Amino acid sequence: MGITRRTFLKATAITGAAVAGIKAKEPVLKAFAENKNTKAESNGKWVASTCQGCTSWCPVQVYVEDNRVTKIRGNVNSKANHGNICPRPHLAIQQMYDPDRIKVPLKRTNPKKGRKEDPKFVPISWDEALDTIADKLMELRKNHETHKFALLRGRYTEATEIIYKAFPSIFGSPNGISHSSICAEAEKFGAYYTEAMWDYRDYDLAETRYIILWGADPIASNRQVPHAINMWGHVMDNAKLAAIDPRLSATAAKADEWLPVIPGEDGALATAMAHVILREGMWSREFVGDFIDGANHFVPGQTVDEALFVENLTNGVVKWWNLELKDRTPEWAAERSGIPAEQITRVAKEFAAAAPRVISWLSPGTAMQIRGGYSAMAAHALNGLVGSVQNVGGTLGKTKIPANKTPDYKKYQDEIAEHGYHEKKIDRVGTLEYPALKDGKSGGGVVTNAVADSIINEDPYVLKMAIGYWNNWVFSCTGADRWEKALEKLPFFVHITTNPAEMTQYADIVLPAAFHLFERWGVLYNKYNKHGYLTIQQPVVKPLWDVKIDETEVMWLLAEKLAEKGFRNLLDYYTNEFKDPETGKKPTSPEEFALYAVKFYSQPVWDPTIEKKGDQLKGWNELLEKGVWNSEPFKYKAKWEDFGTKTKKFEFYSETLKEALEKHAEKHEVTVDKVMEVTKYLARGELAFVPHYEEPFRHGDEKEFPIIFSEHRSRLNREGRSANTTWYQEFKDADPGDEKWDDVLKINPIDAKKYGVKNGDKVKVSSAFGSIEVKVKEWEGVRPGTAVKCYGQGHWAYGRTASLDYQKKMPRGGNNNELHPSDFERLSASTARHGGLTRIKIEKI
Ligand SMILES: Nc1nc2c(c(=O)[nH]1)N[C@H]1C(S)=C(S)[C@@H](COP(=O)(O)OP(=O)(O)OC[C@H]3O[C@@H](n4cnc5c(=O)[nH]c(N)nc54)[C@H](O)[C@@H]3O)O[C@H]1N2
Ligand SMILES: Nc1nc2c(c(=O)[nH]1)N[C@H]1C(S)=C(S)[C@@H](COP(=O)(O)OP(=O)(O)OC[C@H]3O[C@@H](n4cnc5c(=O)[nH]c(N)nc54)[C@H](O)[C@@H]3O)O[C@H]1N2
Ligand code: SF4
Ligand SMILES: [Mo]
Repeated sequence: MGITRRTFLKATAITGAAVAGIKAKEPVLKAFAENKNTKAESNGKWVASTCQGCTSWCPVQVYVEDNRVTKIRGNVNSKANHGNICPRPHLAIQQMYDPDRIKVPLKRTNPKKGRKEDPKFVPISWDEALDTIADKLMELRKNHETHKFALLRGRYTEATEIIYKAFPSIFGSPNGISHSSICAEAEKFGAYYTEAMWDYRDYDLAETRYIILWGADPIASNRQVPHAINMWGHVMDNAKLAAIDPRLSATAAKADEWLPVIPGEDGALATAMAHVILREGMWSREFVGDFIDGANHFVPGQTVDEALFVENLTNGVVKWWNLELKDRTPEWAAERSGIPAEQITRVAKEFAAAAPRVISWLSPGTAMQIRGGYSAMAAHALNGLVGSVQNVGGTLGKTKIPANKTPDYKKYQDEIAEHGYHEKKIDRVGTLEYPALKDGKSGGGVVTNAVADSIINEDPYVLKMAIGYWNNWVFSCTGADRWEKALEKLPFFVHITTNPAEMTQYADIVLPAAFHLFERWGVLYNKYNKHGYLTIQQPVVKPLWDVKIDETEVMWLLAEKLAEKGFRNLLDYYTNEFKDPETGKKPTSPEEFALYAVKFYSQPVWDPTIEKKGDQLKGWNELLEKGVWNSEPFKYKAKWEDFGTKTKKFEFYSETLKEALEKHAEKHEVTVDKVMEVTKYLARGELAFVPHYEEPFRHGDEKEFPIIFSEHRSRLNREGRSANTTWYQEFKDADPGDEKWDDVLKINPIDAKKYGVKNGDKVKVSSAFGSIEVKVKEWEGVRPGTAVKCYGQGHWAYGRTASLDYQKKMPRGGNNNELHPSDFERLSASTARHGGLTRIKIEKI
């Protein structure tokens, strides 16, 4: 177990006392009992903060009574969620008061690391913990091997660069490794190599008339859940919905059409839909242009003379037809995708007929696949064909958030730092096999999940030390066992975490983090419902435990320690560059640093002397009180003049991708075809520059592993972090087909019969890479031949509720990442989790 029994008992004794000290207000209880909607008398108040249970980053208000959080709601001042939230922030209250939280800094006393090993953690002071960490860092500096340090970042706030960029750079390491590529980079790839947006889109739900959901389940997950939940009634009244998803998701259950695609065959559907739209002459004349003679020359099977078409705001529609689309008939797609040709045709035609008020909504389901980069482009390119890009009722873009940028830190690098900083990155980003073409640059992204292999193989060098924060890669990365091996090997690991998670079990020092929503300062930027916004986090209650803010307070204290030991550049940077914008005062303590950093980043929105387009606030106090700054609404067609791509147009034939691939190939002195081969793509020649179909890549021999494994998120998952709450477990059946307090593999009853299993049977599920034990659920929300399972259960650490037995490290259910191999959509360096990359077999036990 992560914490020795004595420490644990000591810690729970403190919890008991703290909780007992807080008395519930009688009038509140009375009002609840009588179910009255009247305001109970209380001295409580609503305080603004921000939820980060997922990437929606919603402005919220928290009800606080006697230093106790009792309720949470959407921030009524926010134009993005207009006071709404999803179900998950309620779980956050249980997360904060989770008795299994890390309460004080801990030190490992068992040098042996492994899943079977008890780390024998003992409590230590913050001073001792940071002193130990600083000593290790100074040793690396002394030996001129600062690059052998890595900062591993999971979830974060906008103040992240303080710890994730400035710290490694000033210290002397290139290794700021974020979790971005295990998240959704391949989705951004689709939008970037068509309309130069390395970002998620916003959607004009109020005005839309048709939505195609590519593996998106917006009322349960994705990136604007409160807004989607609030608007969905209106959307269903005014628009038609087609859900393309191997499983009957919450949204698919309410849709007009469900297309249960065979996992990984999205590219077939998207290209066939584009084929239909062109064949039927239903493209947008305003956006795409037209044939000179006004006739439609897009005849199936025939190439078209480019000179016949005058293109308007797009690039390469005829090239796209000639290279790819002309043969992509619905009949061809039906054979691959398992979706009838009539349904493909109907959806494409109705979508185009409703244009431009339509949305082709791309999500990781279609993108985070081994060959998903081009499916992502194809699905997003449908918006280009019908002119719904940045248009009324369509897919929208960014609105400017006027925030301050992180002050320059390069000038604080000394010679040792500069030397280390220019060493190779440990994730091997930008090497031939990992192009990671973020923002058009070879090596522009990050290869999160390759770091485990780098550590194990000591390639490109031996990593000696890492600090991880707000991440849990032993659980959240595919091929999870590699992370176990890597962390067994890593000589010194520090984890800054709220819970004793899987990754924590390998730590030498554990630092208790302030819980993001209620206990810390933070600042976030995001957009939805046509508004960009800046929202803050503030400590709405005084923490019960000896916790500190990962990005700021911990870093300040570490910088002080490093200064004590003779290296003061980091402390100088923090002190000189993060002054209180109101008073000009330099920070002198961790608390001041945390507050000034948030004031610094957010200054442009609250400082009335700075011009901006959006809410006008009188000062910092007003931002504190309101919690959120809203931009003016997004302007339609804002980028139609210049999308920022190489041709300035919306690119079907992506000159932007062509350039990126050619530069990457040149760097490695190979051809683009070779890059395609190394990155597991089948396309050769010009096909590599247009959205096209790629046969899905699957691991595991079909004979031994006959079933395609597909997975999805939970409505209640706060990324990987809510499984230790009882409400998560009690309401787990909110996920279609799932069971409370359990974890099931959902298979079609036809398959159940075929494999001789029935509802409730315990089975061993195996891939070529690992196995887990879960129960069978017969469910018609999945086609025969495919099995689906929710991601989120299967924690063997994290706490007493998440695990079946935390002492014995027995998981509740199984972690999908023990079935999935580690493989990538390499052009974006994304870790593949969708597209049915893994085949499985089931055996009754
Ligand atoms: N199979 C499969 N794998 C997936 C996914 C999937 O859908 N399926 N989803 C992927 C995606 S999209 C993402 S973004 C990643 C996320 O993966 P990670 O970045 O690893 O994040 P989490 O799994 O949420 O783990 C965060 C950890 O931080 C700690 N923690 C929790 N709250 C706080 C806090 O407030 N502060 C600090 N400092 N620490 C805290 C806890 O130890 C927790 O386990 O997982 C990816 N992995
Ligand atoms: N409830 C909830 N919402 C969240 C989060 C959370 O943890 N919980 N996390 C947030 C984060 S970090 C992220 S990155 C986003 C992720 O955004 P989402 O859109 O939620 O992404 P995924 O969960 O990866 O998408 C999974 C969907 O794709 C389907 N799918 C699987 N394989 C295929 C396939 O081959 N083709 C098609 N068409 N569909 C397929 C699955 O059945 C599932 O419905 O969600 C955010 N929102
Ligand atoms: S869990 Fe996500 S969608 Fe729900 S309130 Fe929090 S940030 Fe918003
Ligand atoms: Mo994510």
